[in-house]
Amino acid sequence: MVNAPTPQPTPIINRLVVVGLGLIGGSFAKGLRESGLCREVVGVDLDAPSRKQAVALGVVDRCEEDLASACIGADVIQLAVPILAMEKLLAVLAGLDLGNAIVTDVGSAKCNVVRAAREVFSSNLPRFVPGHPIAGSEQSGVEASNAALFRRHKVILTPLAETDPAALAMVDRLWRALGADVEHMTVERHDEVLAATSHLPHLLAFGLVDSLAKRNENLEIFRYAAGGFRDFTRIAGSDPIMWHDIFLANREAVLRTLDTFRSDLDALRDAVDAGDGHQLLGVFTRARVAREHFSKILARRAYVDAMNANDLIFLAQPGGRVSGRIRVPGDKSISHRSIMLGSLAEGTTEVEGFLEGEDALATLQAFRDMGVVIEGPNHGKVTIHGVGLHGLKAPPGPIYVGNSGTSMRLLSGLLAGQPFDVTMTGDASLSKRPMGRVANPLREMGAVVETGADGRPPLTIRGGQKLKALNYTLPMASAQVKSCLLLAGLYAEGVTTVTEPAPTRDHTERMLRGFGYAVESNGPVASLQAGGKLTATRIEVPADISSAAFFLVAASIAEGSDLLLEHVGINPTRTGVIDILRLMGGDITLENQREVGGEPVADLRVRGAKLKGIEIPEELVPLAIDEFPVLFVAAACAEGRTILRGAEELRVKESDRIQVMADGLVTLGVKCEPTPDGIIIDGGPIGGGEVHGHGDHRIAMAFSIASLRATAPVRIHDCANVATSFPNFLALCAEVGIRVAEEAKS
Ligand code: SPQ
Repeated sequence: MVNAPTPQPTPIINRLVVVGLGLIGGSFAKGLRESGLCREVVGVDLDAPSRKQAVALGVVDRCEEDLASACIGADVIQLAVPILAMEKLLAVLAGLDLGNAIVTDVGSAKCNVVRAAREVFSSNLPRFVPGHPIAGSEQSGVEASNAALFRRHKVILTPLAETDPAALAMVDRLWRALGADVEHMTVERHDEVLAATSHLPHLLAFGLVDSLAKRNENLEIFRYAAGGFRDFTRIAGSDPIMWHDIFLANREAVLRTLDTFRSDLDALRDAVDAGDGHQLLGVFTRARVAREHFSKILARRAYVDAMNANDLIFLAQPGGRVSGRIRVPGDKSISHRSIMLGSLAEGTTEVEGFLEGEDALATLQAFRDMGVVIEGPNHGKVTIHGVGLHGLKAPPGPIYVGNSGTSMRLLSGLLAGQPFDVTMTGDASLSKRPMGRVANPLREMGAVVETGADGRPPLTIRGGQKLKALNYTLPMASAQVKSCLLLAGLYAEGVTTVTEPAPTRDHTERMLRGFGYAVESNGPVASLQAGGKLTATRIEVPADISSAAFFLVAASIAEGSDLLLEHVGINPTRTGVIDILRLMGGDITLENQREVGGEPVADLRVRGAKLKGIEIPEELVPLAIDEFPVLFVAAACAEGRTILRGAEELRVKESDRIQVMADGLVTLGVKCEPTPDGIIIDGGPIGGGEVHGHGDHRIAMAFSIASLRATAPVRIHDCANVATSFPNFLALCAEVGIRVAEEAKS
């Protein structure tokens, strides 16, 4: 058999000219020559040995000393000379007949290059596309040319108002052909960003090493320099000439960022001088988290690039039974509230059992952004140095709360009473969820709340408003809306009263009381009055019944199972899942019932049982609202028909949980029919297949559990958000006998 030759791409330009064949220019030329996108790659370099070597190493097809002859017939001219040489080069180029050639560059500061180009090019400016690849290596010269240098590195293009879109698209295309991750931004923004993230650190590294070196003639102190010094000053080994050029070229932006840094440094100096440990701890904890945050962002990007898709797939093997003794992570709702109320309290609140999932961490980060010093989380322990009801500070920018509806809705109430403006944004799923339900009653209280189209995020809350208390009857059973209004009520004149159509989780009311704040509860009515204060306390977060629910169903549907779930919160506003499973014939017992920090807790023992279909009582719906995805799996395994009504709220969670569960169950061969406010499921055999998590943690976990009764593997797409509420879900599954794992690792 003869192998078919690999198809060569069709060239998209005739002649590429690269001026300056150092590491960057040489790598650009070599990469594009190998890509087959240019019919000819011509180099220009003043150094004769470099010219010779460039041809010998296959970096270019030919190399010229003279710019004018090289540029004849060029389609694209890449300027890869040192930044301070750029001005002169542009002036020479402007004197040549460049025809329709596109001119682009790789200079690491852009304002000065653009200024020079404007002076010389005037009529040819539309064909100029300024650029900057953020890549490099310790090596230099044409011999270091590496066709893969830009792969998975950022390249920033800074088009001008007059830049021809076709020219921009061409330069963009060439960089992408080299595997670069191309972004576009304004010239000014580029210089600001680079001054802060690259130029300032280099200045500090050079400056620190020089300052220490000057202090001690024989450099004695460097003998004691440990890892920290070495890490911090590694970049002081960079090329002094190149950096001298960069600082002169990006003078204005560097001075601005340096001045800001100087005042931050002065504040740190003052804190050390005054022995202000609180201030120091605040800066250090915020910095540490910020660093972890950006490392994660960078790591994720590399991971996504490597996998070539943003899809975390769970592969669940069919069958099995469940046994053992486990403790699922801390309650998500209580974890959120512990950070919020701990931050608003006076004194230091210690939290144990905090859920280290992305949603609760988003709330934690929001309060750090608003100036609260929070230590941890460290194995579920968090220490919050409360600032009091009026001690929050304006965050430096928009607050990003990821996938978390609880963060956005509860925070909106609390922020309505602050003296500063805040914008909150979220991920794609959260950006589709309705926020009018909190924005409208807050407006009635006098808050100024701006939403995106159709009342969706982002939310901007204008500070400094005088809030007045509200007597509000909720149009839907929602603990988030109730909590939002009670939190706003802390800042409103008068008594804020909320009446709910059906009982919903009451963690906010309980925890406020735990912090010494009076909240009246009378059946469906909860009310509070502004003017009190919160006093720091200790909080022990019980295990989350919403996470335990996956294992309650798992052990119920897998014959021969026997599982103990330790220390689960059994607040009566959350136990609908236990009631529903028991009505279906589930075998669940509550052992060792006790109260911890105002919340009832028990160990739940669950054994395999023959489930039967039921009509789910509507009054249980709000008490099991987050558990329905996995309850649908229980229904699919039950004998007979299960009918759910009155659950339209499920359609506005992280996904439309009625529709996406119905779609997945049908794929697995289950007979079911979604209705506007619920679903009808006929129990029967479950097959294998490919289903989708739709970025919704509870959907991904529910289908993982379904595999216990499946006859073939279940492949679940889009599972990354399991980390929002249950980061160790897969590990606990493995511990009790559920065979589900990330596909790549399974
Ligand atoms: O925080 P988020 O994304 O809204 O989380 C969910 C979940 O499934 O984890 C809802 F999708 O839980 C909500 C819950 O549904 C958490 C919550 C709370 O902590 O107050 C209340 C419920 O929402 P709602 O809209 O019924 O008030």
